[in-house]
Amino acid sequence: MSILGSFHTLLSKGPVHITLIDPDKQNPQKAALMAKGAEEGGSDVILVGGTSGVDISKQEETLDTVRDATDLPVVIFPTSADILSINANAVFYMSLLNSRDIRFVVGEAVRSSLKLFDMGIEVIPVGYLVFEPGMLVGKVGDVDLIGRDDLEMGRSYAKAVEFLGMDLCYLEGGSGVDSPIPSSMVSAISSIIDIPLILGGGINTPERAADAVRSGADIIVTGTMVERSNDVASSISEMIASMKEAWKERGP
Ligand code: 1GP
Repeated sequence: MSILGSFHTLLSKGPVHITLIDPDKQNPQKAALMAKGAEEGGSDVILVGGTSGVDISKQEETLDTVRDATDLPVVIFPTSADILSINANAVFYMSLLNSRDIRFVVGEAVRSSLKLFDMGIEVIPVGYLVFEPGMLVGKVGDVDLIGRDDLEMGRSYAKAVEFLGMDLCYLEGGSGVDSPIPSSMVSAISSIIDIPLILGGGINTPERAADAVRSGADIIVTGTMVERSNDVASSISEMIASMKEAWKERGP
């Protein structure tokens, strides 16, 4: 089954958890341990990529060790066409819609299309939206940040992602941000789109993950929590347990 197909299968039963591994944040051996812990804790997918400092050799080394360490699907989270690799199950084919730089809106997608076609790897179109304060990705991506309370703007962008035919809508609060994108924004967006909603940035406790799921997030991405945890498997399993409880409260 395709990775996108498996997202939909998983989402027919409950929320999905993704573990983000940034190859610039630790050596490949530590990345492998994180991936192993993520699998033990019940995470569904490993996402590999980072906003800055990642070149193809770091990316490949991390992909190699992570794939040796786990049977979980591995998806590339690229900032540029330069860090694409065949050594993964799929690629998030990203458009950062609220960047001022055309390169992040469509340029990198164009630069990578033939490379991906030749690789024959699964490509999953993702509309990526970055919210205040944006953190590093907001700066590097030259983003015209969406205000945390600007529901009209958030809804407009998210609906555009869906109308443009992308498969997933990814709301990014910025890695390491103090507090995640507010629940009011997540629920305003989830109530008007049917494609799966991914939420990342600052989700570092079971309560935060549960709030996000209760508000309508379908897929939760955690990076910093996993980097800092001394026991990745338990941190993730506690988070997933509370996500599942919150999912039940959402009803059908
Ligand atoms: C992925 O940027 C996030 O969307 C990861 O954020 O590092 O805060 O979990 P954290």
